Amino acid sequence: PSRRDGEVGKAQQAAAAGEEAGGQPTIFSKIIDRTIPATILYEDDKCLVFRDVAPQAPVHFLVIPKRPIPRISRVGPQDTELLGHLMVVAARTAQAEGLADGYRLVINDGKHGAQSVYHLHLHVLGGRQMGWPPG
Ligand code: D5M
Repeated sequence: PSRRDGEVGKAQQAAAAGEEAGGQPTIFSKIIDRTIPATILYEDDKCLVFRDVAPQAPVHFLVIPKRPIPRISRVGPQDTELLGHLMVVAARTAQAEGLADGYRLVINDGKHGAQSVYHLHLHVLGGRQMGWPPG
């Protein structure tokens, strides 16, 4: 690619990363850096797991990458391993939380997905019977 292509690519990436949050860190960045408190269930170098502040089920926690990817529709091939890791951590934490009868994983994307925090997160909901289709 030419130099100009590279610059366009970078500009597009920057626009994607900041488009919903105005380039500002979200509340989840503040949970990662411990500026605001959360009930943390698991942490490693790539991800953080904490209880949702507004639980929609008896057990409701979030799995987030430490790298602030804004939304699932913005991921690329370079994120494959990280996304797999988030799902494995979600499953392991669900087991640790006692969700032996099953649970639901949810990723909300953008306006139609009712995403409210533009830092990628997996919801894990369990401890009650879920319905289908979701609302
Ligand atoms: O979901 C965003 C989720 O993030 C929503 O279920 C509430 C949760 N949330 C928001 N602020 C906090 C804090 N401070 N701690 C824990 N959980 C929080 P979405 O998929 O974007 O609609």
